[in-house]
Amino acid sequence: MKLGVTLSTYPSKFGPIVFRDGNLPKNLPMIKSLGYEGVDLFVNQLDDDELDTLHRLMDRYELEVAMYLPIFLAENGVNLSCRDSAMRKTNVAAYKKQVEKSSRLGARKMPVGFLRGAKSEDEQIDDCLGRLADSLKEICDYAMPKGITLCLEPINRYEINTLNTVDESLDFIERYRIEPLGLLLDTFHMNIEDRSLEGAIRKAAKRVKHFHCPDSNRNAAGSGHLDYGAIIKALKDVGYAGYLMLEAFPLPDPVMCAKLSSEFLRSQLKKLEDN
Ligand SMILES: [Mn+2]
Repeated sequence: MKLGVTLSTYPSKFGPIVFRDGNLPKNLPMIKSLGYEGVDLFVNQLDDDELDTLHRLMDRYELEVAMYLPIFLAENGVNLSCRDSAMRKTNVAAYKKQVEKSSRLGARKMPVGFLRGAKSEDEQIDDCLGRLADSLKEICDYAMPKGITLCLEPINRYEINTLNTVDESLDFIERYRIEPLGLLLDTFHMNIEDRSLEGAIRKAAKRVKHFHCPDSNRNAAGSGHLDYGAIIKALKDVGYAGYLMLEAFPLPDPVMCAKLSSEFLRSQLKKLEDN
């Protein structure tokens, strides 16, 4: 497993981005020096020149973009389960455009987070999920040949009203047969929703394509009460070899948060190797 940390290309208000002031020339060498191998990159709308510049910067510091996260889509109301079918078509097209950009940057994973949209009070959950499944099938068909895997993230009930648990998310993928869809598991959400973090990881098994690993308080790894030994063991047992990605609040400051987490996670990985 590799270590990664969240980074944004612009000053972002989204809380759990560790390096979020948008200052890449300062942040990238720091991230590298703290022992990270990759980043989850939160972006706003980028043109081709900006993408090329970004690509060169990442290459210069030998950092990989593990996941490309166009959070501005959801912030601008893009919703993949939208009830208005013309609007949903527009939204699917907007996501596909970002798949193109992700591929240009060499990032092979993209998230399905808030832009899956919420269920309205006057409809059944299956109506909402059926529309979402249609959108995701179309986007997966487009993304797969480009080598990009979409990863559905179970998000806790206080933030969205669909697909909160790992069980619900696995059931969704199976019921609608969205074979190429992976899961992005996040310890913060799982700690609220799932009966057991290790149990959920073992059940999701090969579906786990990406992993966010803040501690229980969504701060630096090692600053809360999660049992990282058991979590990392479960990931290893299911054959996960991707990133432990630190999506955490940058407390007490971005560098300390990244430094403490990196040291802590390395020691946990080493313990597992030694056993
Ligand atoms: Mn997350």
